Parts: sequence; C-alpha cells; structure tokens
Amino acid sequence: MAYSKELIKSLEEKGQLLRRDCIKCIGVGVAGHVGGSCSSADLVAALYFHKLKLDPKNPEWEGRDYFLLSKGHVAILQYSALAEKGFFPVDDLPHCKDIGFYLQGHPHLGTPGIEAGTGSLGQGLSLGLGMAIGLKLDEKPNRVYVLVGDGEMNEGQIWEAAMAAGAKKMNNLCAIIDNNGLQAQGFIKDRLNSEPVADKWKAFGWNVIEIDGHNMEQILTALDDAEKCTDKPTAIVAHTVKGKGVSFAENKAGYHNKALTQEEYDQALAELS
Ligand SMILES: Cc1ncc(C[n+]2csc(CCOP(=O)(O)OP(=O)(O)O)c2C)c(N)n1
Repeated sequence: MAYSKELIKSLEEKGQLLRRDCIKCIGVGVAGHVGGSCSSADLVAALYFHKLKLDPKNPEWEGRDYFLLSKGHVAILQYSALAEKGFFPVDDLPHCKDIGFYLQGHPHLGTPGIEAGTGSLGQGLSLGLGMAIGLKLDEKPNRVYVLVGDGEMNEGQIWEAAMAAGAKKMNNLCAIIDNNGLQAQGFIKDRLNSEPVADKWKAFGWNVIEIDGHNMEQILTALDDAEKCTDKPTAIVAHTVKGKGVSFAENKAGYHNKALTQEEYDQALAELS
C-alpha cells in the first residue's frame, strides 16, 4: 500500500467527523442537505486534510491550492472542513444559516477559506478554470480542485468549461465528480441521464480516473495521479452513495434537503460515531 494504514484511518475518521458536523449544522426541524454532504464527505476529507496546500492562519496565502465547491448547496460540508482545519471556530457551525451570520446556505466570498460564491449550479468549474488559467499565466504551481455534482452536470455551462479546459490542456485543474446517481428529485438515470459520464469527460480531452468515492486509498491515489498528468486536466469520477453513513438517508432523493426529526438526528449521530 502506497499510503500508511494510519493515514488512511485518520482520513476515514475525518470523513465521519465531517458528516457528524454536517448533521449538527442541520439540527432538528430545519431542512438541510444530508444526502449530498454525506456522499462528498470522504472526498472533501482527503482534500482538506491531506492534499490541499493551505494555511488556515492566512487563507489568502499565495502558495495555496484552490478548492471550489461547485455543488454549493452542501456548503455545510465545506464549512465543517474549514472549521476543523482551523479557519474559524467549530462552535460557529451550528449557527450556519442564522440571519446575518457569516456562514450562509451557500458559500460566498468573505468567509475565510471560500474562493468563490457557488450554489447557482453549473458555474464553479468555469470559475476554477479561470483561476487555473490565471495561475498558468503567472507561471505558478498552485493547483485548482472543483467538486461537481452529477445532477449539476445537467447544466450546459459545465460542458463549456470542460471543452475549454480540455482544449487548453489545463493540467493544473482537477474536477472531482460526486457521482451519487441522484439529484434533488430522483435518480439521474430517470430524469436527464448523464451516463456515460467517464466517456463524456474523455471525449472533451480530460484524463479520467474512476474510483469508489468512499475508498480512501483510491481517493488519494487518484488525487496523486491527477497531479502527475502533465498534458490534460483530470476528472475523477467518484462513485458514491448519497447519504452515505446515515442508513435511513442512503440512496434516497427524499433526503436531498430535508428536516430531520429528533429521532433521525440522534440516530444519524449514533451511526456516524
Ligand atoms: C442553477 C440552479 N438550478 C437549480 C438549483 C437547485 N438545486 C440545488 S441542488 C440541486 C440538485 C443537484 O444535484 P447534484 O448535483 O447531483 O447534487 P447532490 O446529489 O450531490 O447533492 C438542484 C437542482 C440550483 N442550486 N441552481
């Protein structure tokens, strides 16, 4: 194994910690994005606690890597990672979405560690591509990572960015696709089917890596292999389970953005502990 057992275990634990933080952010009786947060949690844990070069004490550090949450509706997941990393207090997380509070329902500029306002689906990859082009023009080694939802791929702008990044051979750009098979209202295959996902990205000139998005060793290997690819942007197609780790929410569109009962809240935290 290329990575130590300790590293894998600690990152797996971080994934579970982020899921628990998300459930605490959501709380009881108020709708929140359980499904898409839990599906992306292991990917985000690997990025924030292993891959990304970041300085929590200096969020605008010139040497940093850039992470954009294009599926911005799961802002609670990014806030949890930023808080656990030390960008702001973990105790602030449950106040997320309070009127006037700095942690809002979608990421916005001005929050420490947030690189772009996202949540209007489809825009994050274009924003990331612009940053990647800027970094190349400045001859900087920083990398740009963008987390894209598979439902989000219904947006045409994703494919404009994909085409441009492929044509420009933006090897400093990595898209990670949370391929959980569900969007807000049902299975993607039953609505606007985006399969075959990997072939589409390949056709646009990307280096495509398919992984189990809950297997930490595969996640780390894919992120390292993306960095080694010198002539193409990389798309990591991560097969995940929406609601992963919360049994009653797994693979159910109904838990895309749902209020939890007290019983569900307690059960979710118990299962994730
Ligand atoms: C432009 C735009 N249209 C619609 C929405 C409402 N919306 C929020 S999440 C979502 C579904 C996204 O599905 P997916 O990208 O697969 O997210 P995941 O299942 O991973 O949470 C929709 C339609 C939005 N945020 N932006």
